[in-house]
Formats: sequence, C-alpha cells, structure tokens
Amino acid sequence: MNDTSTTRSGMVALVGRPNVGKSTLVNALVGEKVSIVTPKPQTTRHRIIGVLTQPGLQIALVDTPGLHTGQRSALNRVLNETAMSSLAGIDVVLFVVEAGQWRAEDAAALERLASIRTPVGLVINKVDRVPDKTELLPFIEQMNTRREFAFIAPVSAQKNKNLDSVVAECASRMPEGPFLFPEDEYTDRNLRFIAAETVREKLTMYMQQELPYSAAVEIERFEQGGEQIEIHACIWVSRDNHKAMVIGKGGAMLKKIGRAARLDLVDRLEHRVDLRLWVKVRENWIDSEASVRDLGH
Ligand SMILES: Nc1nc2c(ncn2[C@@H]2O[C@H](COP(=O)(O)OP(=O)(O)OP(=O)(O)O)[C@@H](O)[C@H]2O)c(=O)[nH]1
Ligand SMILES: [Mg+2]
Repeated sequence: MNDTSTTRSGMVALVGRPNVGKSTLVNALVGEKVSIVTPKPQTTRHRIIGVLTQPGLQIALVDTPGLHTGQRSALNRVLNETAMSSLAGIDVVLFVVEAGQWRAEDAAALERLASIRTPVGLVINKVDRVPDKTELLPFIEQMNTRREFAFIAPVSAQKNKNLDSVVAECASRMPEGPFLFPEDEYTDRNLRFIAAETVREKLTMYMQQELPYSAAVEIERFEQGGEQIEIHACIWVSRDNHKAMVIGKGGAMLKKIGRAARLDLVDRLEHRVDLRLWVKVRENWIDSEASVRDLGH
C-alpha cells in the first residue's frame, strides 16, 4: 500500500459542565444534527456519537451529558457515570468551556479529568459573545494554569468560527487505521432514538423550569409504511401535575410540542410523519435507578 491509501481514524470525547455547547459543537463539526440542543442545562442524557468523515480521515465525536454537581437524584448519578464511562478508548478529550466563564462546576469537571492520560485539548466556546477578542487573552492565561492542555482552541460552535483548527488538532492525534463507521453514516444512533430525542428537545424548549429534567420520552411504535412513518411516543413525567402541564389547556401544549417535533422529523427522516403523543406518570422515576435505566438511560 502506498501513502495515499493510509487512513486515520479515532475517537474524540467532548466533556464539560452542562450548557457550554458540547452538542452544538458536535453538530457543527459533523454538519448534521446529531444531538439535541436547548438553552437549558442537562439537555444531553446519552453518549451519542457523531461521525466526521473527510478524505483519509474519520473522527468519531462522542457527545456526553454535562458533568454536574448539585442534585443527587439517580438520574443525575447515571448522567455523570455515562459521561465518565465515555472516556474509555478515547484518543483525544475536548474539555469545553464558555469564553470568560469559569464556574465551580467547570472546576469540578476538570478535576474529574485529573488522572486521565489521554491528551486533553481545551475548547473555549461561544467566543462570539466576546466582541473584544483581546479580552480572551487573560482567560486563556488563567486556563493555562489549571492544566497543561494539549492545545487551546477558541471557537464559536454556533457561528462556525475556528472549527477547522479543532479538526486539525484532533486529526493530527488520530491513529492510523481503517474507518470505524461507513463513510455515509453520521451517527451511531437509529431513527427511533432520533424521534424520541426530537420530542424531548421540543418538550425541553417549551416547558418551564425543572419539568424537562424529570421527563423522558419512549417510542412505543415506529412503523414505516410506504411514504409514511407512524410514530407513537410516550412522554413520561414524574408527577400528576406535570402531566397536566405537558398536556396544557385543552391539549394546547401537547399539540404545540407535537407540531414542532413532527416538522423536524419530516425534515430529518425525509418521510411523511404521523406522530402521536401520550403523557404518562411514573411517580418519582428520576429517584429510582431501575426506572432511570428502564427509560433508556
Ligand atoms: N452564543 C453562542 N451560543 C452557543 C454556542 N454554542 C452553543 N450555544 C448555545 O448554548 C446553549 C447550550 O448548548 P448545548 O449544545 O445544548 O450545550 P451542552 O454543553 O451540550 O449542554 P448539556 O447537554 O446540557 O450538557 C444553547 O442555547 C446553544 O444554542 C456559541 O458558540 N455561541
Ligand atoms: Mg448536550
């Protein structure tokens, strides 16, 4: 084999506290919507892989739930475990922070990486919020004292700024080897999962406060018949009054969630979609590890 047939491929995990933009970054790097994004912390609940493929290069980007302190529900524990267990077999870790923001939760997340031997690159996201870029310099200096990072990349995932340098830094650290995924595949997740996550994204966007944290979505039916996909999704909540809130006056809220999710799914699945939603109560499921796992976490 000559040089031109050599391929590089490996795994890059994105970790950091909730809401810094890990999922937005995965989506921007892959160029497809792999992982749901909302303005609320603790949106991602699973280890989700987005696949970036270029000539001779494939990077599997592992999105993880934001590492958090604070609440101690079974769900919270499972999310932190999911994030940490995603670091096995990883070639590069991207530790993601927000420009100019260093909070106790960032420190706690970085602390969890203290014993890791894998190279850790720092991604300073949301630099679009800092109009005067010279303000970033003291922040970068401060970051340099916290750990010896393999590289530092200031980016804006949302505005697609400086993402090439993240790809280049990761690419140079990918081992030689065959691709891990078929070239036309951009995620390890199936359409059923995408359907459930799309419903949860809309629910999280439209519902107030803590309700989204204690809601889960389960697909009960996913049937493709010709041009149309029929999807039945159940929204699990943990209290009776939450059920009433999700349904809304005369079913208005549930309709709104369903309409937005259906529009997205038509786009993503490239089929007509018949989406039906149900709301059911499972008392305090976030406090029971068995229920948390049972609902797909
Ligand atoms: N201004 C700005 N906002 C961003 C950028 N990247 C992400 N955001 C916003 O930050 C919020 C959180 O983004 P997510 O990608 O869901 O963050 P996350 O780190 O995956 O959050 P968790 O899944 O909860 O851990 C959303 O409202 C995004 O639109 C950016 O580069 N600039
Ligand atoms: Mg996320």
